[in-house]
Amino acid sequence: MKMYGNWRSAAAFRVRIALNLKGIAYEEVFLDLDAGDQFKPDFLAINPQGAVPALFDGDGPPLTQSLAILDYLEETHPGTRLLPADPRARARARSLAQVVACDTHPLYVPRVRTFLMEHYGLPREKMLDFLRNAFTTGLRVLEQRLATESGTGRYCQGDAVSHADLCLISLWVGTGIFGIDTAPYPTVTRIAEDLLALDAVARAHPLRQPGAPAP
Ligand SMILES: N[C@@H](CCC(=O)N[C@@H](CS)C(=O)NCC(=O)O)C(=O)O
Repeated sequence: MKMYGNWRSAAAFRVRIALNLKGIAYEEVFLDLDAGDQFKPDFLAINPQGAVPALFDGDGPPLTQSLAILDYLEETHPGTRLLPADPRARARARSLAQVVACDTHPLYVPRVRTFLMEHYGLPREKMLDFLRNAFTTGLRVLEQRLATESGTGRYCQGDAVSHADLCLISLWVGTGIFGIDTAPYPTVTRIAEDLLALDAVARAHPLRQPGAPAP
């Protein structure tokens, strides 16, 4: 498979982890989102939204939207399950995943940050305040649910890694990048630390991708 991504992209990170866990070979083409590679005609022909990831599987058309890609990989490579078999558990895993991918991450993607600064003249510090509010709101919801709901186990849903964990860790790594205090989220922290110890997650980590700043 061939994926268009970016070292820092949370959405591409989720997909890289799934590819690694399922043992699918892939190459990644890294776009420079700060330089606007995502809005160049060649890439807009692949994804008119101007966003990564975009995944090619063979000769088929590009797959876009990380959650849709995760579902596609689940359906085409069911060997290593990343969604529980039980419908209620599956719905909960998806619900937790969507807290991150649908209701948190979209608030701080580059196009939103740029719009806030360029269109409304928001100073960078206020934009970062907006971004940190999005992060902490998402983390607070995850913490409350993971700490109180009976479905939580070693990972977000029971003791097996699911789409919920891929999304959780994709949010979590941003806390380091954007300087967000993680102390108020002990359950999220526990699960994130377990996830980071997995080779499939470690290899997919943003800071291990080409283009990432040196540690
Ligand atoms: N909901 C989409 C989000 C895709 C997205 O916004 N990706 C970001 C990087 S994480 C991007 O390419 N942003 C480009 C921009 O905002 O200009 C998904 O989960 O795939």
